[in-house]
Amino acid sequence: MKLGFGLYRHMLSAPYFAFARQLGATHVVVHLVDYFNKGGAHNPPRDQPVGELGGWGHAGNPEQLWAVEELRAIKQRIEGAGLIWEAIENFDPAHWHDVLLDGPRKRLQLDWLKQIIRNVGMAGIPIIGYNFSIAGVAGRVTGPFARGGAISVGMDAPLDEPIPNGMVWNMVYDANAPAGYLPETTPQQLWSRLAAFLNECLPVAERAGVRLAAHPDDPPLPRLRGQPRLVYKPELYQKLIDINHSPSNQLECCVGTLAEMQDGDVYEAVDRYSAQHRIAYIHLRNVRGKAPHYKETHIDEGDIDILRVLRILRKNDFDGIIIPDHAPQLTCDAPWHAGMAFATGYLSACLSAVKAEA
Ligand SMILES: [Mn+2]
Repeated sequence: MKLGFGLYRHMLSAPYFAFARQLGATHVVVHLVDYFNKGGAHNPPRDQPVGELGGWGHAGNPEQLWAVEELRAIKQRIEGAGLIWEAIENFDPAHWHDVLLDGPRKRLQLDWLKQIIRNVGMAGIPIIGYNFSIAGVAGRVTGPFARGGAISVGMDAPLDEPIPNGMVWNMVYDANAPAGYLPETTPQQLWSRLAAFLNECLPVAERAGVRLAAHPDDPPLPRLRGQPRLVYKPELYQKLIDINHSPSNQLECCVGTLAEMQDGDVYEAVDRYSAQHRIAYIHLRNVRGKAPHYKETHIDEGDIDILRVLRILRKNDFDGIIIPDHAPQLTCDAPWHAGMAFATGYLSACLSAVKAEA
């Protein structure tokens, strides 16, 4: 097990690379989608993206696929800072909105995704995390929910407001879309869209040496903004794996999201999927409560026994990276940095303790 650190697009610079390395991370996960693009005051880049009903911000340039040269240049800078680029987290809605929505550009966009996967493989990055979701990470609020009134995110009610046309995965991909809302989708339709994506892309990923790692639905609810969701119970991860048993069909196992699920047991879930060696990497944070009523907490409070999770992973010989996906902000001049440093330091200590027991 290795300690990693996630960086948003606007953090791909020497000070952030140094920060990650100084915390003890050996690997990084990079978000190439700029969630904060035109997000304005609704989604300031000083924290994890939250946003309001209008979403986080605007998707990227659909005509500009992530190119090998661009990826290699970023990789060189990461390696120059003494880090290893382990994963890219999330596809850009600009590149796959019609794969999610079964729209007219689906065929073209599946080809784009395959090209991106090949490019990522050629650049030597082993994992792409993704979240196959129409509403995406929406409906969360910010407040002084963590110990000592530290600002964190949470949810306190379901969110039923429909999604406007031109928006998917909580980002705007077409600012000029006609008025109105996305049509209804059934869970069966959404599962068959996921299957089409996996069956098309996994053979390409396998040849490219890339693993596709699925994040569960965060927040984990059967529906959000009037649209169905896929992985909102731990056992639905098994349904995703059983669509296609390619070794590239993997999970981005978000322990906080698993703990927010109404059904199931977070420890059983971590055990089940790590025992199958289906976990590409781990998001590890703490939470209190269950969706739609939960709050993100500091890593050493909340419902999850972090050491117990790490012991299960060690028992099953999990050899991937663990990152704190989000953390509450600490009251000081650098709230995000301090919060992430506290979470990462705590994880580092827990990892050392669990390794010493072996
Ligand atoms: Mn996560």
